Amino acid sequence: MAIERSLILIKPDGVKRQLTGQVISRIEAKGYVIAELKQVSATRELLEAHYEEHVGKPFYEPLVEFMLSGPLVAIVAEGHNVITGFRSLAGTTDPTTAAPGTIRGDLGRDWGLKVQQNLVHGSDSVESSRREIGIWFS
Ligand code: RTP
Ligand code: MG
Repeated sequence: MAIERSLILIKPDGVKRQLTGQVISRIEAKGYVIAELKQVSATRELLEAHYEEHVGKPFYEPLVEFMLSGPLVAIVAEGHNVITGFRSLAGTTDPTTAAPGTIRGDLGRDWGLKVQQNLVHGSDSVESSRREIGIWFS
């Protein structure tokens, strides 16, 4: 079975709350390899490419604004089944109900804002990981 790569983002809420180290520790503790890592300030163009599947949804504009609100950390993690494995580690999208033990479940909550601030992003398929790694690490 081929080694996968996943594009992981520590979103601006995670960086602001100084949770970068904890998120990286969880990725490493699970056994995945950090192949690339950088702190970046996203541009609108970059986010429009990254979130093209969500254009037109009610949370799209607040999501882009949120992702522009501060620096984020972009990571490429490697390992067998890392795409599914990291999404399992991250927990479900809504941090209020994400399972304890997951990144979103342990460290996230509802802040009463327009968009779910849920600390991390992880690619959801081999195809999207290729596309997203090309966007963030071209
Ligand atoms: P991600 O793409 O960030 O890994 O998260 P995901 O697959 O679990 O969620 P997705 O449906 O792809 O949505 C992308 C991001 O948009 C924000 N969102 N807010 N109703 C809302 O307030 C809402 N729905 C989605 C979240 O930040 C979500 O991670
Ligand atoms: Mg998604």
